[in-house]
Parts: sequence; C-alpha cells; structure tokens
Amino acid sequence: GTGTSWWRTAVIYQVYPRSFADASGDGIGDLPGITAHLDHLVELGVDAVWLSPFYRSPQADAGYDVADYRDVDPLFGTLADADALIARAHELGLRVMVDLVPNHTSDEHEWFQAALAAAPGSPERARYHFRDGRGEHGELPPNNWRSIFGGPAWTRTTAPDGTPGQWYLHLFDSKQPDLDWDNPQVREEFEDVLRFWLDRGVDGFRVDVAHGMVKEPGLPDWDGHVAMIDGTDDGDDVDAVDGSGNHGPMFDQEGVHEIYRAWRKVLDSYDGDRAMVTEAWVEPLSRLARYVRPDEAHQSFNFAFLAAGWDGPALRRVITASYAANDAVGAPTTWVLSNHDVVRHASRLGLDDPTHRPNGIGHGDEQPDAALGLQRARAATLMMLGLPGSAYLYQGEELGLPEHTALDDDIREDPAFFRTGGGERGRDGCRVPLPWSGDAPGLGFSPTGATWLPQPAGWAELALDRQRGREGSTYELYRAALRLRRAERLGSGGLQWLAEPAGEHVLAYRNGDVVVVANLGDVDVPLPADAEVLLASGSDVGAVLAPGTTVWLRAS
Ligand code: ISL
Repeated sequence: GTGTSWWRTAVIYQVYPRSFADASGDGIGDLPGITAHLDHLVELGVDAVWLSPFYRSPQADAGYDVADYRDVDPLFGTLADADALIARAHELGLRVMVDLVPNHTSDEHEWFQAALAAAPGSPERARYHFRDGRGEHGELPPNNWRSIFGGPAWTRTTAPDGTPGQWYLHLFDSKQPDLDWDNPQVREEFEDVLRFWLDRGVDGFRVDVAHGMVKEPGLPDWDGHVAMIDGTDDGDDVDAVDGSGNHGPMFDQEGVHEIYRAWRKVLDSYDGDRAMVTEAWVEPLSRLARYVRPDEAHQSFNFAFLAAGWDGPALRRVITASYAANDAVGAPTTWVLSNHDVVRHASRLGLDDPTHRPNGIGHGDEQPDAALGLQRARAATLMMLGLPGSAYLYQGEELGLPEHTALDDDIREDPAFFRTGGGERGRDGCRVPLPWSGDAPGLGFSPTGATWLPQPAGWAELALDRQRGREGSTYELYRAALRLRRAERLGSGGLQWLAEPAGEHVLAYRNGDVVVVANLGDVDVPLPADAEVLLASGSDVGAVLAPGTTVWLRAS
C-alpha cells in the first residue's frame, strides 16, 4: 500500500472487556482492569487496541445489544473510566478503537421501547422493521428469514392488553431488533454517536455486521442460508476467492456503501488520522475490497484468510487474491486469525478440518488435538505477522490459549447456544477470562479470584507471569515477532512469492530483507545451508524445517 497512515501497518489487539481483567472483583472484566494492564500491551509490542462493546446493555449478546451508545455499562465502569483508559493508552503510545453496533439496538434501547408503545405506522416504529404478519390473523412471520443465531428472524409483539400485534425483524437475537437504515433519523443518530466518541479521543471504530445494515426493499423471501466463508474455491459454502454465495437480501446491499462514505467524511473532519474497520462477511475478495475504497472504510477484516485453515494452496490463493483486490483500491490488507466469534486458532488448527465451522458458532463435539493446534497456531501466526499490511490479534492468543471445549451447558451465555436448543455449542469457549498469574486464585484475573466463566485445568502454565521471560514461550514468540516486524518494517513492505521449495504445501515469501517459510505439509523441508534464522515458531530448526513450523530468515 501507499501512504504512511498508522492503520496501514498497525498490529491491533482486540480486548474483550468482560474477559480481559477485572478490577472491581465481581469476576467480570472492566475498564479500570484494562487501564491497569495497558503496559502489558506495550510490552507485547502492539500499536493499538480495539475494545469490544462496553456500552450500557442488558448483555443479551455480551454487549452487542446496546441500550445507550453514549454511556458505559455499570458492569464495566463509567464514562470517566473510559476517558481515563483513552488518556492512559495515548500516554503509552497506543491508539484506541471502539466497537460500533449499528445494525441493531437492544430491545431495551429507548427507541425500541418507544416503538413498542407506539401504534403501527408511527414514526417511532419506522426506525425499525415492523411489519404485519402473514396468514389470516397475521400469525405467520412477514417473511422466511432466519436469525443468524438460529430460529426465525421475526418476533411478534404483544399489546399491553395481551393481543398479538406486529412483528419486528432481528437478524440476531430477539433482544437485538434491526434498525431501518433507510430512515434519516437513524443515519443522523449514528453520525452523532461517532462524533460523541471522536470528541472523547478515540482513534477509530470497528463496525459490527457492516454488511448487513441495509436490506433489500420489500424484504423478499430468501431461500439461501447464512453460509460461512471458507477460503476455498471448491464450490461449497461461500468461496472467498471466486465467490459463490451469501448474497441474500440482508447482506452486502449497494446502499451500505453510502453509509461508509458519510462516516468517512465525519472521520476525516477530525485530525489525527481516525480510522474504521468493517466486519463484513463478504466474498469474493474483490467485492470485500469495495468496503475499503478511498472514500469508505480504512480496513475490512480478511475472514477468508482466517477461514482458509491449515491449507497451503488455499492460503496462497487467499493471500494473492487479497493483495490483488486491495491494491486495486489502494487499501491495506487486514489479517486476522482469531476473535471473540470464532474457535481460537490454537484449537481450530488442531481440528481434523480447520475450515469446519471456523466461525465458531459451534464446533460440534469434535475435540481438537491440543499440541498440534498450538504448534500450528504459532506457525500460522508467524506466517501472518510477516505479511505486509495490518493485523489483528485477539486477547490471549499471545499466550497460546486454546478454546475451552468443556464448559457446562448451564453456565453458557451465548444466545446462539440457546436459540439452537444447544445444537450450536456457542462462542463462550473463546471468551474465557485471561490468566495473568499462575499462582493466584482465578489466575489473577480478578482481585477476588472470581471469574464469570471457569478457566480450564492447566491454564496456570499459560499464565502471563509463567511465560514472560521464558525462552520459547508463545508470549516471547509474539514479542519477538512484533519487535522484528517493527524493526524490519514488514507492515509496509511488499510480498514476493518465492519458488515453492518443496511443493504446494510450503509457503515461502520474501518481504524486504526477511524471507518467511511456512511448512504446512507433512515432510521436512530443506533450508539453505547458510540461512540466518531470525525467528522460528518451533524449537528444532536446523538444516530442515519440520512440518507445522514457520521460520523467518535473513534474506541473502
Ligand atoms: O453474517 C454473518 C455471516 O454472513 C455472521 O457471521 C455475522 O456477521 C457475525 O455473526 C456478526 O458478529 C458480530 O455481530 C453479532 C455479535 O454477536 C458478534 O459478537 C459480533 O462480532 C451481533 O451483534
């Protein structure tokens, strides 16, 4: 890419507030807990943090159901705590991005409460999608859409006197009614919310469900299903590279781009290079690149990369197609391997088929191979961090944390679990409170030892204080990679594929003065005899590179 803006090359660390660090002692992470641990992120070597939602919310979807976009939920602290966090981060040289959830509000948002109290056809209802039902008595949903969390995407309202009324649309939980983005009041409101947080000093926004806000007029029936991007071109599911699906009437409508053009103007009216990243599950990559045209968003998560799993040819295809698509619009690529919605990559890559349900709303009962998963995760991370562009890390991946695959059903909180009657295992397994200290109760997450979800047995060994300074630990591997990435300016470099040293399951590329070789196959790969090893994901790198290992070499 061109230009020197920070977001073109930044490594951005996702903080999931409820599970990062708890200062209050209630077992739920909070803003003061984050502020107290920001120096950890400086030591790690990232450039910025993105905070998942901490706004006032009944927590039906862990804060992705916002009741007040301009206030902090008491669970997480106060607005003053948010100000203090931003100020401290800036003092430490870290940028701060916050989450914006514009597709839907909470049903407890004052707008939705007013809509419920108002009559059909009223301006209050016109901010959402209220419709009469089908059938003789309106007893059937207005169309056949399904919620992404399972079940119908419509819920019928009930008048105070008990008579059933209109239905409202929710692509997610019934406590997350979708806003009608054709309504000018909705547009004005969110531009104002952007300004509210920009005025408080945030450096940017992560935009939730960025491909879903605008719906096709008339809300027509759709027989497709919400499929997962899988990074292959084999014609099943959604194929990120050649493109084959996921174009329902609720996704990737032309009208969303108008919203990003308007928001870009708001961001550009502030100094300090403010940026937004869109969460858009859109394919093919050339279509995703339309979200990062020069007058729209700055970045868009590359989920095709995440979903390509542990497959050399698929990764090579996705990487090549990503640069082609983004170079055409002058945007950086935005690599990602884990987040709060997917199976952690230290476990995902230990599954028989890592592309199987990468988007983690459920992974059946298949148990990953933990050792293989961690080995591959370390290799995948080095492969990613050597690539030009920006990268997102999810809290805990720097500790090599696995998915918690043995949570009791009765302590799960993900609405996707409940809406499918337990058919989907849900995303709680990647949201377990972080282990800071191997000897403390609750592994140092909270001063009382409380944790809102239990940590799996064996996590003491993964605690930050056990890994810090220990040669070969995953934490020290991440630190070394981020240090080298910065020193070698890998983020702003260029990718040059090298001839495959040992077939299509080995990825080898040059970026500046560094050569990256990743062995995704199952046989040893010879390395050049005089190669200077800068960094390796595994311990025994010599004349050969073992399967499941990535190495950074000094280019000769
Ligand atoms: O639309 C999809 C597939 O085409 C989904 O993958 C969808 O984009 C994804 O589930 C959206 O996730 C985000 O919004 C949800 C929230 O539960 C997630 O945590 C958040 O990341 C609803 O706000």
